[in-house]
Amino acid sequence: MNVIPLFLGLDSSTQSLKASVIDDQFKVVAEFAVNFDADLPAFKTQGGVHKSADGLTVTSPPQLWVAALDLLFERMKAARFPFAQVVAVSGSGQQHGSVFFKKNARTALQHLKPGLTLFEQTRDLFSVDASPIWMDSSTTSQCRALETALGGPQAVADLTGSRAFERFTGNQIAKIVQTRRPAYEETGRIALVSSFIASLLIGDHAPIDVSDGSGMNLMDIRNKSWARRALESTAPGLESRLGPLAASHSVAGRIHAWFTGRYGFSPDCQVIVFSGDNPCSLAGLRLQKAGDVAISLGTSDTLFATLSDPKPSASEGHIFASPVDPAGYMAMIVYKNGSLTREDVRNRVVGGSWEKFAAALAQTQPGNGGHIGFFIKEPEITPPILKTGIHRFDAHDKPLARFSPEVEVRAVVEGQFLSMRLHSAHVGIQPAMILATGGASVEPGILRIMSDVFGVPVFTADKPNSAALGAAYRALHGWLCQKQGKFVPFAEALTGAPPFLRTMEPDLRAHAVYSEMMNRYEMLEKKVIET
Ligand code: XUL
Repeated sequence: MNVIPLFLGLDSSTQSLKASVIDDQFKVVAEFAVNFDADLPAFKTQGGVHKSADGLTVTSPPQLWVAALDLLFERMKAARFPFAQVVAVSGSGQQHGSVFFKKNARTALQHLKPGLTLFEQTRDLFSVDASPIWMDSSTTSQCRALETALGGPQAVADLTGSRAFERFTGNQIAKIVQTRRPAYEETGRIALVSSFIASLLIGDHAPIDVSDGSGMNLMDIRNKSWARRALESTAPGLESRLGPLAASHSVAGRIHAWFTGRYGFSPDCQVIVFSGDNPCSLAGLRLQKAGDVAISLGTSDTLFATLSDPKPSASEGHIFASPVDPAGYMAMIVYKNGSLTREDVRNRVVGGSWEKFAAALAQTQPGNGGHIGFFIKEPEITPPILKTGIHRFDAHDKPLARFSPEVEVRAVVEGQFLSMRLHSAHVGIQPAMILATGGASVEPGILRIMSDVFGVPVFTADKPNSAALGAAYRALHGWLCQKQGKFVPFAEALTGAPPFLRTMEPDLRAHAVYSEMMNRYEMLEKKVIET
């Protein structure tokens, strides 16, 4: 009898640990989840984290993530999940978070004891019991110090793919060195959340992959190796504590005997190196060629793209090494003003109705008669605009106090996509297609403007667990590369995966109108930033 091979994708995110399992026909055959607050109340987290009184320091106990792994596998076992069929596991971790292992941790991981849970036997392995995570913003002084040492924000972006950011791991490590020197001295290895979970699975230190490693302000984005100057400016003796970097499709090791004994995994089950959640989402959305773009329209809008010639910017987004192509890159640009800002306009001018919002879009023309608006309801990330407010301009660039309801509705949507077109071009993204995801991607009127502004077809995908699914795809990809003894292009490994729905074709006349508007949009944006 032929047994169907299964691929397990784990996603250790901020609030939960999830598993998605696919078969070799790319079908999701099982999903499991553990919610940190609800299922592991003893850790007393809120939204999976602990916050300082001033809100700046945000951490999670690393043992929470261990307990979650124990519980997830117990739940899978209770559901009679066929562990023996899993030929490869990979995973996704919330980006930037770090785990500090004591010097003796490696031996303990190698000798996991069958009679004890992972939780019971990892108690004494951590030199820092509160792992800094991506929501932490307490390291501004460390960021400025790194920028000063390396020659300014743009120099840090040119070297590492992003300017210094508070949540990026290197700056978090610098803070630990400065505030908890003995703990740092006790540390033998620093893992990311992604490589931490992989380490538990293989019973050894698993490497950090180059894609998640790009979120540390420590990696040379071109060579995909540790950037010595950044390491030296961050902490003494850092390179040996970080260990080697690995290609995202490489094998971290075989699953440890502890998992074969307790759950019935095959001893041949491969663990493919884990990566960050945004890289795994990119894999889950199957962006692989330069020009493949995904726009997620959620609480914040996020644009992901695959690109071959990145232009790192100090003010626009991040460049990471691609998680699916050793020669490629991905860009990620985040906008704080997403769904909440669209909904604010909907509530203020069309009585809270999406039907009326769509009708207003239908009543107005592409280009909005020259009207351009900037809706900064929340301090904006791209470009950085801290002061909130709405700025409206007529066709002659004259500021206006208000627009008509229909013009206001079109202005908020057009403004968001014009901004994405402008800033994505700055970092080297040249879209050939866009995959729209997230709540607002069900609105045809919004997708119409997305397609016309960029002049490319829009596809739609409903992928709520794209990071876990992407991890499962990456497990399959890495397993295939290992089996064939060479790098197999991700697209080839995923041949046969269900196609996305081609939803919208660009109207080239409308696209020409938007292209014509770009210079004015850029000039007005500068004006808004200056005020
Ligand atoms: C990315 C970021 C978050 C985390 C958690 O830079 O900080 O998206 O990866 O999801």
